[in-house]
Amino acid sequence: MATAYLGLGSNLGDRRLNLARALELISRRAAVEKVSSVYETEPLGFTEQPKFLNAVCRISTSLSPRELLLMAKEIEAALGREPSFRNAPRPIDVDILFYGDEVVSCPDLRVPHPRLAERAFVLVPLAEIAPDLVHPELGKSVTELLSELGTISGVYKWAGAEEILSRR
Ligand code: PH2
Ligand code: MG
Ligand code: MG
Repeated sequence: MATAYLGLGSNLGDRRLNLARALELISRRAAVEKVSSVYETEPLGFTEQPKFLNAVCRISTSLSPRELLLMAKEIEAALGREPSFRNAPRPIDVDILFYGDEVVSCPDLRVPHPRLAERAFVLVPLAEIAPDLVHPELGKSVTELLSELGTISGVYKWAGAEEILSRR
């Protein structure tokens, strides 16, 4: 069994419900052990789009990184995500953030997620559930990575984890 962390993001449709449905679908395939609070976040990258709801979760899984990637793509498709340009608005995005301390470097799959250290919308919720988790390539904890970002802006606590764990 491996411990992995997934990032969830939604900025189209009923964002809360999209996160809740994604978690429900994840829990059919892996044991969801911990879920962060839900944060409303300003879009990074392509900024002319609606605000996101973001959260992260910890799972215990027998799926390989590649099988997890397939699961993520299936869940995204099931929740109505259509192929579009990079960083386009989406009903749901499911990203593999960490998979144990494994490093995967393939054209279509990189673990840890290659941009997580720049992203407060990932590090803030991650610091809530895994502050001491060490990035296997950077050798720094989530707390350290977050403090290196400096002043955090555009990430606001929106609801507790129970908002996406219940009321589906
Ligand atoms: N995801 C992106 C690009 N930009 N910005 C926020 N706030 N939240 C996201 O989940 C997000 C983003 C690409 O996946
Ligand atoms: Mg993403
Ligand atoms: Mg993605």
